Amino acid sequence: MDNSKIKRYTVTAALPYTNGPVHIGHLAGVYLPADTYVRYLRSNKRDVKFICGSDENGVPITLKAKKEGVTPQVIVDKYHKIIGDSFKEFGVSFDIYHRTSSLMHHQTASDFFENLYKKGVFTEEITEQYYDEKAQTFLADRYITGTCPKCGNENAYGDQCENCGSTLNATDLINPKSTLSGEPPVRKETKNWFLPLDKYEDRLRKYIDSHKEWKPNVFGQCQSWLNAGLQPRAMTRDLDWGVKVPVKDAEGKVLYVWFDAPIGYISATKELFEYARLDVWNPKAEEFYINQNGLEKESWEDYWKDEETKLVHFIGKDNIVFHCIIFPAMLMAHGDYILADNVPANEFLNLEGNKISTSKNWAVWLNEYLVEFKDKQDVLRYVLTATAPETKDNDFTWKDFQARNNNELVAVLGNFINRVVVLTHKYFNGKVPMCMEILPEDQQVIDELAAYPAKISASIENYRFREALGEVMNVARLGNKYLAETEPWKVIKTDEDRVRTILNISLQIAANIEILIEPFLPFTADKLMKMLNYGGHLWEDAGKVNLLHRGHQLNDPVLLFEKIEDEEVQAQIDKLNKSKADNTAASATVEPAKENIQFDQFTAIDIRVATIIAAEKVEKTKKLLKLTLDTGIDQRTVVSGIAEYYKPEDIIGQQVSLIVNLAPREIKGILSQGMILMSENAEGKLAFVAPTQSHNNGSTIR
Ligand code: B3M
Ligand code: ZN
Repeated sequence: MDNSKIKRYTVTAALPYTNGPVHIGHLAGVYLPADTYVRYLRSNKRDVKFICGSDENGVPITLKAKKEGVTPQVIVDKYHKIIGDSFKEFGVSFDIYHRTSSLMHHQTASDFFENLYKKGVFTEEITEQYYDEKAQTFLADRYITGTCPKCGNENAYGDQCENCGSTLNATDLINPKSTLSGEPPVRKETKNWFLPLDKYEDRLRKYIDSHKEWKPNVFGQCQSWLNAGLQPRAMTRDLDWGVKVPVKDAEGKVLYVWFDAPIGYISATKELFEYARLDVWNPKAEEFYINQNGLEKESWEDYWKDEETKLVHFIGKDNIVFHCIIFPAMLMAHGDYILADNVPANEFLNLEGNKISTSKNWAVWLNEYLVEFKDKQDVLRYVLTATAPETKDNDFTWKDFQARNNNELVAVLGNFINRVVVLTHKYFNGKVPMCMEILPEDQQVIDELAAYPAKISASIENYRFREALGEVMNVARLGNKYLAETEPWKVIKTDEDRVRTILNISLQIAANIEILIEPFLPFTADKLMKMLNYGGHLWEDAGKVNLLHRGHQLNDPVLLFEKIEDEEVQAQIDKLNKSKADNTAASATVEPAKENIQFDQFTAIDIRVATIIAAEKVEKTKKLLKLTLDTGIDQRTVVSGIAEYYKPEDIIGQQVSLIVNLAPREIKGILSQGMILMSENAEGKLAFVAPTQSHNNGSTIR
């Protein structure tokens, strides 16, 4: 979009699912580039709204709730707060961090659906979906597991096999099972509303083709979707958590989470302006992390329906199709909305050579970082931008984190600022000295400095944040080089006026750095602003050397960065290694299957249901219990090594599986007649194996 035509910006960042905290991968891939872009625009006095919120609908939430044995609402409340606070503390400067469980969102999404419904956009289709008869509910793909037809992994999900990475349909799975009841699901007919994406193919192609400037990874993915041909896609789901489908005969159905989530950007913008209309204090201000600045002027519609608004979506690469194909098709179907001007999706960030994984706890969680590296938000912001996965997947390592802090932030940026401010205090009582005669070497530095802002702007406006940050650091390098070459600490002995000029120019460089670094490292910029006693942050001032006037009083120097020691990063590496060890312990100790036996070998073992009727510890042993069992055939004594896991008084009445025809053995002087079957997990924990409902003692197990 031609810059001169842009009146305002709507910048969105993907709505994180509230099923866990956010980690460095999220920050590096989405929220830092978005925040940098927005801060840059604000510094350029552009009218911009930065929109985000929690994605609180859909199966990821209900699954997490089920796992923790609580309601979905408990989950979304918990993580909305954790995630919202993390963003705030990292300085991610949303104008609103909304929620898709809010009334505003439910209304907006529902109205949007109804609008399309009334226009006859959707097709109604009856399809067969898996249904859990015991739980009496249709099963979303993630609620079905089974054997992957491609690789044989027995724990593949209905939409994907995490072992071989294939995308699957639930109906592809061999021996499918419901994760709710463990039963095989049945197929049952259900009606849903489909968006005929195929009908929008031509318009979508035109739209994508008109954006050849998009990042190659994004443009390429869109082309391959279009080339494969688009299919109608269900926009409703049989689920009981989410935005209700606002039409008749839609009981038990909600909007597909990928239908309502992008509308979340719109509802958040509406909420922001709705809030502005109210003069009274609104309790939602806190819950939605609302920034009230600049709300008086326009309405939410200007940010979504005006051709002079530039809409940019920051997302991760797994969300490309939803933002570049499905959401635009929805907006086209509606007709009133503008389409995104750019979708600068990033690739993934890995951690210490492995894919970040929530379930394996292979991640650096933002909420934990904030505690373990107090007041070091900018260090992480710096490292994650300097290594951002802009064009390919990239790796975060703690050693690199330490090296970049120590060798770049401390040694280059911090060092330059510190030297300038300290020397000014030392020689001129902290007052900006006058610039005297400008020598050619000074002029060269001044000219070089003047060229940076445009370079950095170009990089930021083309979403190349790594490159832009690298250039800002080059400004600090320029300053260091200037000091090293002019050596004011030596010259002061002979020529004070020369030192005035050198420090004046160096201070102007420092003030420039304050402006240029702010979009990337806002906390550092603030510290620098205080130190220089300078209210900067305006991009139009960057490149100039008259920012700090002669006689202007600086504040005392403070260190911008401090060295990170080996022990600190080692502690982080140890923490990760522990996750790894826990995971290998959990998976590697699965014993390989034993050799095959014949059926009659199996039937030779007589296993029966029995009930424990008395239990006591075997004296002078730690592990053994002496149990009396009712086997239905007789009462007998069995010695069992379960004392570490069960107290005698807790297991009276417990049904167990007992091998009744095992030859009796004497254990610690007691004749043990049989053996109780126990399941043993990777950590060596024991648990009884018993019928899931009470059976008569003596019932056979086979
Ligand atoms: N919550 C998916 C994700 O976290 C999703 C993004 C929604 S953006 C509208 O990957
Ligand atoms: Zn597989």
